[in-house]
Amino acid sequence: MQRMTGGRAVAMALEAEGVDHVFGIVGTHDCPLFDGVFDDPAFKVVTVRHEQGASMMAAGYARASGRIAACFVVPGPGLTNALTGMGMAHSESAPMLVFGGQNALAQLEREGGHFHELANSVNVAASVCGFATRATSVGDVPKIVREAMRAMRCGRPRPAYIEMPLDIQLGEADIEIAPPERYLRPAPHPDAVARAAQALRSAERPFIYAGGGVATPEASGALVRVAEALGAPVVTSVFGKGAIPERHPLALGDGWGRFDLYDELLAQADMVLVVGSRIDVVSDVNTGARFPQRMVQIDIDPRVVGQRRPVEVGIVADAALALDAIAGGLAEGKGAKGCWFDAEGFRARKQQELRRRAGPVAEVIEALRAALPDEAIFVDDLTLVGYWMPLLMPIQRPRTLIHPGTYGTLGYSLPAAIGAKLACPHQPVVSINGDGGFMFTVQELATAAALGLDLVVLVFNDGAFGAIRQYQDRMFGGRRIGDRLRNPDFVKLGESFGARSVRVEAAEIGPAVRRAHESGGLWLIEVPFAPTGSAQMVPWMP
Ligand SMILES: Cc1ncc(C[n+]2csc(CCOP(=O)(O)OP(=O)(O)O)c2C)c(N)n1
Ligand SMILES: [Mg+2]
Repeated sequence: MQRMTGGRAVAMALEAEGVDHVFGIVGTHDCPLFDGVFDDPAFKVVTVRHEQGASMMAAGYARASGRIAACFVVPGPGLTNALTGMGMAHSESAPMLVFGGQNALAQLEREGGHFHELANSVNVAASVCGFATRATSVGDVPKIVREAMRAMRCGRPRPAYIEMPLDIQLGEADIEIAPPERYLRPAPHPDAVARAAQALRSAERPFIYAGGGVATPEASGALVRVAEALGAPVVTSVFGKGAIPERHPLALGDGWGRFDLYDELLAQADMVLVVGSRIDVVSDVNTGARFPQRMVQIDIDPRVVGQRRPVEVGIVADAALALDAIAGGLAEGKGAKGCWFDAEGFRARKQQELRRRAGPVAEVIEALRAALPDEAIFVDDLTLVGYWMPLLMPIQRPRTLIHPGTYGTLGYSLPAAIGAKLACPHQPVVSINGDGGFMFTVQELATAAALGLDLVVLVFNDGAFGAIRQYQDRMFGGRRIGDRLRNPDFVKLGESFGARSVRVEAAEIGPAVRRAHESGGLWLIEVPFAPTGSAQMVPWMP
């Protein structure tokens, strides 16, 4: 037992859980939280320039590493600013632990004109969280932190929110911090595993659809073993990129449902194993409607299993544990099967077709791939090159492509890339932005400069909200409105933040990125880029 404030109890509880990064902005209503980590070598405290930067950094940090970071924000505007990044993380199943300050308990839930007042703030946060609560006693703080960690570690990983009224942050209690707990992921029931293995074995032409729940180092090995045992080709969702190395002979990449490229596979397949995916609309506009009738589905979230259609076998469990158990079941008495589908021929045809359509975008992405090693992490924004990245960029390792989730905000890339770099300092990180999206969170260049990060920030400049311009041209007969952007000089802007800044033609992007990576430091590379024809098509827009 130790006498301490609620603010210090948060720090101690986080430390016990191995959380070592805090993103946030100080204010009168969260200073006791910051004071709790003051001078504590267990924490790296990152002061951002807008709270959406904090939550997006925590999201990028989690997506790149699987680890959980904390955010400290003031109530009211601090929370509502942070919600956008929390919404992204919610849609991407990425965890983070957000602590919101709050007025004193006695002042809550009436319109008293208190500073940063926001009614129903816990419910506001809950809409983008898997766990949200308010601490109402200092002594309860460690217990609540543990509950939040358990929700994120044992269930579907999503943001958690703990609201800390000022009297709880400042109040004192005798507190005991329990030793760390080993959070166990839910394992599959052996009966379900046996039935799934039997169903999969009975299929003649099965394929696997792998989502973000499998794009982890823990699950990807088991996925490959199941695929090899079945001779099943593997299609991934956008978020499942990296679940199987794309140079593996069974990998068919993503792009499901956006092109008729996959028709050949669909026409022949008699079974699909869907794992770690809700079959989202970014990955498949038809959300699985064209999947074969027979389906085995594995997901950590019971609401996801059977959501799109009835399943033959449903397993609610951690993807890695379930796949591992199924791989064991399939291995009994059977050798690896050859693939029933001409995966190699498919890949060659797909590559040719995408290259034909994407033209200059394909060249840019090929140059980026060639410039950096497999472990490089690419972080997309909603911009032309970003949209095409999942389709055209071969990804060989889990957690090396961070593409915006279905929440789909502009301005995600730069802060998420900063978070990814902090989580994985030894991997090169590239942030991919359009001129429009970049300006949503440009101020976080100051954060990256202050941290002295090695980071390559690309800005593709077409002087427009290009994707929407193109949409208006197609859907509204060229009645363009709100599409044109009067931009700053990005090179001067980058320089003013302390980034080494250059403007290069698209054809020079490979050498420019390699040079930036090799010399280190913060780089802004502006690329004037406005392709026409089919290349400017957002692959999945109507
Ligand atoms: C917060 C938010 N506001 C608006 C949009 C709508 N939107 C989607 S793409 C886009 C254009 C992005 O422009 P830019 O970043 O320059 O990329 P480009 O399409 O020109 O390549 C807009 C405005 C959005 N996705 N998110
Ligand atoms: Mg643009």
